[in-house]
Amino acid sequence: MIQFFREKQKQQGKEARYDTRCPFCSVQCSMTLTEEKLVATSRFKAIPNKQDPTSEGRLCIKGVHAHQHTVHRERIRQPLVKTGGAFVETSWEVALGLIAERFKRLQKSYGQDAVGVFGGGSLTNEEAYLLGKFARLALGTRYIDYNGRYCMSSAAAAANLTFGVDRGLTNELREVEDAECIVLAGTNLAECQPTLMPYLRRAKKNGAFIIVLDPRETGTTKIANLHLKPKPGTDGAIAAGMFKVLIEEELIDRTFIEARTNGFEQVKSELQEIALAELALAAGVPEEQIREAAIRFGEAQTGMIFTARGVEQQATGTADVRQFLHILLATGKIGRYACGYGAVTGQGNGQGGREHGQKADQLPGYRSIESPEDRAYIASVWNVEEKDIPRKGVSAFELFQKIDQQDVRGMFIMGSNPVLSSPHENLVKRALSRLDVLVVVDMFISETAEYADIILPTTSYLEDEGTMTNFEGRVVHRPGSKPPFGKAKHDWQILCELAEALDRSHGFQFSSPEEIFNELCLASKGGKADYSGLSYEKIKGEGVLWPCPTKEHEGTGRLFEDRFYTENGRAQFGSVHCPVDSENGEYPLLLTTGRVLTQYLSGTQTRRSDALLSKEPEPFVLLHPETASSYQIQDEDWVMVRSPYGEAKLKARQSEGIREDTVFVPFHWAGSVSINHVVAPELDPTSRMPAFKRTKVQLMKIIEEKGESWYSGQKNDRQESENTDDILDPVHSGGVAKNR
Ligand SMILES: Nc1nc2c(c(=O)[nH]1)N[C@H]1C(S)=C(S)[C@@H](COP(=O)(O)OP(=O)(O)OC[C@H]3O[C@@H](n4cnc5c(=O)[nH]c(N)nc54)[C@H](O)[C@@H]3O)O[C@H]1N2
Ligand SMILES: Nc1nc2c(c(=O)[nH]1)N[C@H]1C(S)=C(S)[C@@H](COP(=O)(O)OP(=O)(O)OC[C@H]3O[C@@H](n4cnc5c(=O)[nH]c(N)nc54)[C@H](O)[C@@H]3O)O[C@H]1N2
Ligand code: SF4
Ligand SMILES: [Mo]
Repeated sequence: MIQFFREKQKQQGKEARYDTRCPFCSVQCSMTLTEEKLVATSRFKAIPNKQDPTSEGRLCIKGVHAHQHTVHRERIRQPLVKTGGAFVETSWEVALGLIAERFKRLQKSYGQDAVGVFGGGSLTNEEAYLLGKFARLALGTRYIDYNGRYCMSSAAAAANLTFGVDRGLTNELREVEDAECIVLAGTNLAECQPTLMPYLRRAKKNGAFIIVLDPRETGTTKIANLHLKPKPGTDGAIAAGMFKVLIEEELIDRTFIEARTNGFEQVKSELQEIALAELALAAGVPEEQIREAAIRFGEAQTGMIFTARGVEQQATGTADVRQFLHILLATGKIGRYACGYGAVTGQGNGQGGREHGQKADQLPGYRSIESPEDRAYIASVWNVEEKDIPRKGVSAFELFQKIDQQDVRGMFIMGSNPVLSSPHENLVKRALSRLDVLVVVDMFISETAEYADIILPTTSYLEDEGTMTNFEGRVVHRPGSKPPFGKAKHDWQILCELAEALDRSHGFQFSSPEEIFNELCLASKGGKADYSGLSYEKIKGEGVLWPCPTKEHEGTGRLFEDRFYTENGRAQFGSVHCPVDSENGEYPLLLTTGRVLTQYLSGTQTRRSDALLSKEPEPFVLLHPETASSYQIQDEDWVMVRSPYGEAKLKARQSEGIREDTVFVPFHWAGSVSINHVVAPELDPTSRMPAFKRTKVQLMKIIEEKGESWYSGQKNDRQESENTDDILDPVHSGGVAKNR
């Protein structure tokens, strides 16, 4: 004990410095974190990096406190094996041996595809690449997908169909401030990428007209010149309406359309069939607002459109995003200065994570797993036979359906918490409990890891070196200089060691992330996301925007200046899409879900930060005062939100700023407040992305037992039918609760 104290005293006052990047969103703000060691604890300070070309030396509140979860007492120090229902610490050797044995046994009995893999957009490029390779070669399974399917896949699909490639931002971020008109559709940058807001503020100062589409008021709508409040799931109708007005007002660029695009006449004739009034009605916004938005955008010399999850996480997200891309093509506002598209990337490595082979149908460098040439090239890099690479699998949510049907019996999850982040939470939990073997690699016993048979402890962003591709498509380096926590290992090391335990070490003998990066660059050569001109040396510092196909190449700031990435080099118009709304009396309200500033995704990390959790300790259901009063709901009342799939209990919060037919709930919390119990498992037909942003629901006020007189008349019935302390008060279709 005395020895321990002396050691601590010796360390006291010593300062360590870690150059790093925030582990959360796609801006990937860089910073130096200092750690001053005190007697029983450490004092941390985050200093933003002024040289960062994207964050320009800013950090948001999440970045400032990001280290808190990395030193949290609940961090896992050692591999855990579930024994008699409880997790027991074990050695790496035992844990990896056990996983290998159980996966092999499953595959022997049920075939190679009996084991699936699920990845995430927080993994570095090196780890995302290696995870794809691990699934295909070490496990030989077709079943791999990742949480990016929940995130941006509709934007990616729309961009691929239209431009032939998907890079989040098609031009450089700094051009934003010179755009004369900016459309922000379904993005809440102020809370989700806060350090980018100054770009928009500067644009506004320069005279830009900013149009925001969101069913509620947010930090972002505050900077809007025009705020349209669509009914959830109807942005496509607004964009189609804008396109119609642009044609009618002759605000289109005929020269660009003729020289650079295909399919314009077809969309134009489809648009002639639909009245603007019909589109406005479908979206629940005034026709005049659509007209004004169109004219502002059309008359501006330069302009950009951003979409994020509000538009994309819909049952028709791909078609909806395409309506916005039509506007850019028709006005020729793409491929030139201060003009372009931004699919606002979400996760820290949401961009890189979707380029290098975690997707069910994909090989590194945006190659296709079904293309003979692509397969042959990757087989040559991996030094295997082309036939040894499995074919395509299924999308993220469909993977859980496969597990539920017991087509998949073993799972390896690295970097995701799908119990909380998937739609239809009850199905996902049931599926996971049916697995023969579940392995989760995480820093914590997440809600998903609770279902695991074996949990492997991974290192945090402070410890793990690698590269990330940020919001702009800029490949940046993240040092990882803090020693690993406990016996945790890096994800890439875990994959290499597990491949060895599976007797498949060929192709997994890496001793540093840089070696993996060099192989990734080679694998991406000639692909659409071409990293082959990159090296660690080249990207340290400011980073480089892909594609970067040769050592001499400086990277690509603006895409599509001369040609698009389609086969004939032209951009492709799609079809017009106008959502039709069916009435549903039993579920009269539309639920949409999203984020708050101080929590991140499933909250595994940010709920373990006191500084962050104290700002917003629990979720809420945001509703309009008119809606609240029709249900006799007041602020802080408990409310049940219910769909045919499940229910969540939430505290009410009123806001004049939200549509009367819509309620909003953030999804970062676990248990009975988790809103994904309620979210329907509807998938976009093209991208297979879930419709997190629109579920038909009913509300019920929950009445706590508090005195007889208040509830006279119905109390007896209630006691017979309900045997709990909380009583539900169902009120239908905007009706007023009786006798209350
Ligand atoms: N603080 C914080 N920041 C984050 C994250 C986080 O969890 N917390 N997550 C990161 C990740 S992975 C992602 S993907 C991004 C997400 O970034 P965003 O997409 O900006 O975030 P969301 O809150 O999901 O949705 C954005 C807005 O869409 C609105 N919306 C809902 N339905 C509709 C609709 O039908 N149409 C329109 N036009 N708008 C709609 C919501 O009211 C919300 O304000 O954020 C990243 N940054
Ligand atoms: N209702 C609703 N649901 C949604 C959304 C929504 O808007 N509404 N948004 C969706 C979107 S856009 C996204 S991106 C998903 C994301 O949802 P998830 O995939 O669940 O994302 P995270 O909460 O970041 O989970 C990451 C897990 O991995 C761990 N982790 C973090 N870093 C690492 C690492 O480097 N290695 C390893 N091995 N583990 C790590 C964390 O501790 C955490 O447990 O949620 C989706 N779900
Ligand atoms: S959460 Fe995003 S904006 Fe905030 S510090 Fe981290 S990377 Fe930067
Ligand atoms: Mo995301």
